Amino acid sequence: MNNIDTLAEMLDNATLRTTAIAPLSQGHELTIDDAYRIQQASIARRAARGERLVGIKMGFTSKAKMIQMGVHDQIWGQLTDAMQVSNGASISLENYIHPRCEPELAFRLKHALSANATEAAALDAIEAVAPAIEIIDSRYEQFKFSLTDVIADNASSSGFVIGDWMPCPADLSGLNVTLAINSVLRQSGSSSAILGNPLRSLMAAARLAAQAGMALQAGWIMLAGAATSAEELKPGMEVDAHVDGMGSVKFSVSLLALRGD
Ligand code: OOG
Ligand code: MG
Repeated sequence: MNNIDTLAEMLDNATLRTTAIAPLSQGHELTIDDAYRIQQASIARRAARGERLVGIKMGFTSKAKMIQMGVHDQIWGQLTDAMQVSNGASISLENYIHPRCEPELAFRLKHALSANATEAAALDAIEAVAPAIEIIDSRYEQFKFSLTDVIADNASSSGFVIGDWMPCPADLSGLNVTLAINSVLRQSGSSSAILGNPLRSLMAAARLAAQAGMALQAGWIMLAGAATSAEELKPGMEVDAHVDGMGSVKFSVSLLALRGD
């Protein structure tokens, strides 16, 4: 096994054992390329367990997220079918380390998108949009990491919930995005916080994926990145995200989560 595979295995084991590990950057000097190779190797491990790639996500596309996590470069990660949580479902914290949730916009692609797609081509590639919630769960202690750490950790991808798909509005900017927990508003932002327009996040995703030798595929889901900071999940929470004109998406956290309950 080479170093890349060993580090991917450490992250994968942290996921499977729901036990955080020290950031890889504490003991290893990783380039951004190394970090994406570790991410790729960790996805290969998931694929070997039967998980299927269903899309990709962008990270740090809004200032709120960059400030909250102290990382200022856009990154991308990969989504598998096993990460999807049905709209309205309940999750158990036993399956996570220290999960957080954040409101997002999701795109579904009707055809592939190449690296240098124009804004018009990106819009044309969108089959449908939906409000979404991402459940992020860093495999690192204290949810603290460097840029290369978080890339290797598949951009903290852990779960995602997608609301009802609808046709894409002509203008995706200026839409209010909110996150409520137990009916109390906790985060509020605008779709314009995502690179000025979430469409730009889709274009960036196509560019970054191409650098890794991948192209965004027809049928794939794409998460544009959170417009606001993330919120920690606790037992008994009912989480609801809303995007203007797109409606709501929700999930809840089971009360029966912690040791022996
Ligand atoms: C990394 C993932 C960032 C987003 O929407 O900006 C992200 C993290 O915050 O742990 O998903
Ligand atoms: Mg996110």
